[in-house]
Amino acid sequence: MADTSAAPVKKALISGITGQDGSYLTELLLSKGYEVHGIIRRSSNFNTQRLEHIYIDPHKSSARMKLHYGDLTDASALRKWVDSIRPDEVYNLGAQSHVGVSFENPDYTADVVATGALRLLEAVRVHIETTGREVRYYQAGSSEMYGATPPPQDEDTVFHPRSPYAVSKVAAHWYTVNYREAYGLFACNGILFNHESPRRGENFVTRKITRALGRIKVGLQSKLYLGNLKASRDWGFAGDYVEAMWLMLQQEKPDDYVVATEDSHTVEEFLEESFGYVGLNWKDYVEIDQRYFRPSEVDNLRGSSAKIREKLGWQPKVGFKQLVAMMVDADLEAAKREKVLADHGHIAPQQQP
Ligand code: NDP
Ligand code: GDR
Repeated sequence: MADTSAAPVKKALISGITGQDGSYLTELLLSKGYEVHGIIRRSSNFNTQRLEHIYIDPHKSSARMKLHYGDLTDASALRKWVDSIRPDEVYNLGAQSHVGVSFENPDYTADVVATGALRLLEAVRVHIETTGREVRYYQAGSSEMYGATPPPQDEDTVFHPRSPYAVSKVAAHWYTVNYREAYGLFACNGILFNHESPRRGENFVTRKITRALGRIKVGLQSKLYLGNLKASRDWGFAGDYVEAMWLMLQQEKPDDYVVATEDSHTVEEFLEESFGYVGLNWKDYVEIDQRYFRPSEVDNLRGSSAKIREKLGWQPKVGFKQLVAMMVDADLEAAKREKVLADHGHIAPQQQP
């Protein structure tokens, strides 16, 4: 554990701090002695559940995580926070990150994912220009940018995005490259393949499966409705991937890196592994619902992460089976707690995400 009484080594500003990756990155940076500032959206319900275990009342001097209201659609707020916080590192993780939803909300997705990245880059650029400080910037890029281009995909692979989300991420990628080339910004693109955890949003396929599996096991749910089971993904553990983000910003020169396990599985294989882990046959529970299919699908993603492994010494610690077991174990525990509440009439039946 880091000495929390010492003066902070560095300040980081994170957009998307309330998301899966934001919470793991915050834990990592706090463990390294950083002061961590996060931009959160105003919501009628609290959206900080993933941070509750590390939250310390900001009135206490030991609090090194601070949250500020803002939004990637609000350039003035981004400028204000960059100027007042004076971060050493900015991690742009904020996004409407659901590929399926991006077909339903394309304008909004582009505004947040593409123009949002541009707004934050611009806030950083102007801050550097007016203060002369050095600020390093990380852009959360995605394997979705490769889309229809067959695997293995590495830093030189051509992008062929297949959704409004992926097209927006390609724009954010090139904005980041452009700010590096035009203004000399220390800006890096991490091209991260799918990464999961017990904190994964419940409407992404892995968590949707493990969440349903836990509920099926305790008798709270009988069916799981899914879309395309043939799609293949390179699934890693989010905790490993946030280390790669941090490593990129600690180098002498900014660069772009693919982050991947180099091992891919279909959604069907994820079902087999997870249901098999608790002694069930997924075929007894899963039904196909056309509404979960996408207008254009990404069939096959498998990364080649030789560059980050060789240059930065990064490698994943958690493999596919371990990841599935970790997620199923966590969701079984959650389902057991939910069952106790349900037996006492405390919760309504859940909608499927
Ligand atoms: P999540 O969906 O879990 O989190 C997204 C975060 O962005 C949340 O904190 C969300 O806030 C915030 N956000 C959404 N809209 C806005 C907005 N308009 N302004 C400011 N913040 C906003 O994503 P992950 O943690 O899984 O992913 C982090 C980043 O990495 C995203 O950019 C994602 O696209 C990208 N990525 C993710 C991969 C993965 O496999 N997880 C792989 C490759 C890239 P709120 O909590 O209020 O919704
Ligand atoms: P993805 O993740 O689109 O790869 O984007 P998701 O888990 O949503 O889908 C993976 C694959 O599973 C298929 N699928 C379903 N998906 C969902 N969500 N729900 C279903 O019911 C279902 N049934 C089958 C999908 O069609 C797809 O092929 C994630 C996000 O985190 C992005 O933000 C990130 O950039 C990429 O990973 C890398």
